[in-house]
Amino acid sequence: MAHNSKNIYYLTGFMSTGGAYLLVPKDSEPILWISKLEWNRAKEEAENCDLRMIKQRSKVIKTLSKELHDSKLKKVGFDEIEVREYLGLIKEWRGEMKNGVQLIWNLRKVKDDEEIAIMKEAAKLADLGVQVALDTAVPGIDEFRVAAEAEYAMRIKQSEGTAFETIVASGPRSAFPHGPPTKRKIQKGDLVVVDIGAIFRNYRSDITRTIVAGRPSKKQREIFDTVIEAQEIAFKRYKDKMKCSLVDRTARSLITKKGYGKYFIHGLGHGIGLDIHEPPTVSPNSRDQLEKGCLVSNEPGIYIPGVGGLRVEDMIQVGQNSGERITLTPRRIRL
Ligand SMILES: [Mn+2]
Repeated sequence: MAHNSKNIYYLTGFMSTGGAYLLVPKDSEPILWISKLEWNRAKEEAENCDLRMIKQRSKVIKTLSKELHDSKLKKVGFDEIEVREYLGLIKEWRGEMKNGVQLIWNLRKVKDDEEIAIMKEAAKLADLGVQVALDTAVPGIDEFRVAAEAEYAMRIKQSEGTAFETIVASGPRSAFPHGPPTKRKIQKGDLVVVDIGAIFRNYRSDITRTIVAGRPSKKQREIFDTVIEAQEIAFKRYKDKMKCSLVDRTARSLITKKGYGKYFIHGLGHGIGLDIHEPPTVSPNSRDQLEKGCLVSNEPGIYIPGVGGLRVEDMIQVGQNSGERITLTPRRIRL
């Protein structure tokens, strides 16, 4: 049983705004429960399933329990469900509820050709957004303005929204890996980190670039070169059957060797798809493995509190023997 709207979309082609349930029995047609509000759209968009209307939200657990009971299901895997629903189902249905989330992640983790093509379009929108942001980010302009111009540019090119809250972090704020925009005005010599993504046909994109507003200092350039070098050597490992922890270690040991190890405070990358952060996870303790068709970020960063920070991020399509970068904005801009 799926309740997460992205999982339901993946399985049926219908993106609910929330509150839908999809039962996928082993040997009969899937059943999709949706609200009255979404009925007509689901009729047009949902594929290969039997549609049922949720007439009364307060009775939904009773309805689901009855279906599970009538179809004689004894054991069902769930992707996610609220505690209230869980307790209700236990009481009404009395079957065995299992954690089934891994089943669907195993499917979503590897993208097919159609998904890759869609994600390349999403990546193009992110490329546009980041380029507009960096053109806007000059001394005297505030961070809100930078985010607004970038988001507007993506939106009028048919982005369905931003993939996550746009990050624009300038000067000392660039040391926050996730610094939302503020009214701070960019000053000459500031590092400016822009991390942005778009949504195209429900799939998300993610790119980060860092520039200096003015002439980079020797130190800024040294940190930038370290991050780029780490990204480059890790990139060589974005291939089938590679252990994610090893990919992370490749970038991390280079950064550590240059003396910045303690300032690289997050994992190297994450899967991207219908969600902005999804499996596989590329981090020191990850037990995931890359597979051909995974779409994963490669984003080393160095953040020195009180001084500033710097990150460069690309989306990589994992291939058999090598990866392909699908975000195409040049990495060396004013640095
Ligand atoms: Mn990212």
